[in-house]
Amino acid sequence: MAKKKSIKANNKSKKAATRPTSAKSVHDQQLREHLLFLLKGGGAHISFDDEIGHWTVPLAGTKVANFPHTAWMLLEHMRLAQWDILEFCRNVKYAARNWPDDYWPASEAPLDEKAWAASIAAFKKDLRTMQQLVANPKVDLYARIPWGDGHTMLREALLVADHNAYHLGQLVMLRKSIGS
Ligand code: NI
Repeated sequence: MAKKKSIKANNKSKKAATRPTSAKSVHDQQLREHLLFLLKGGGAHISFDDEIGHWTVPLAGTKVANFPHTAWMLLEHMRLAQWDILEFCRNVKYAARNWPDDYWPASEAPLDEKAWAASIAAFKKDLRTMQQLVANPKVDLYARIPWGDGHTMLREALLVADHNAYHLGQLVMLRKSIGS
């Protein structure tokens, strides 16, 4: 163990010696900008705001053949998963949740207009918080999250963007299958 640690430390000091601090901070800034671009929608597909704007509350509870989820289920799943990842990043007292119960809603349709709007607002608020974490130069993207298992902020930010994009694509397909 001690040997491993000293090798790591040597590598670190070598890197620091060959790369000027300014170039390092430019690269750090570039990485943060790329991550923010990805979290905001990335330019490769429709944005969350544009897609969710196509949905109405009655449609949000609609199912199509051979697809298990409604738009409400997908939205709530995106919100719950994103919130869980955010909590993992920022909460020292993070406690793992139960899959799948804590990651999917109990109902197939939103209770009312208020519930639908609240879910969208919460999702957007948490996404903004994730963006603020990524944008903060004091947050080391490569540092291991102490209560994780090799997780870093970089990995979690990529996970949020990946998971959101995956289910956003499902929302698009579901909407087209409904014919809306
Ligand atoms: Ni998922």
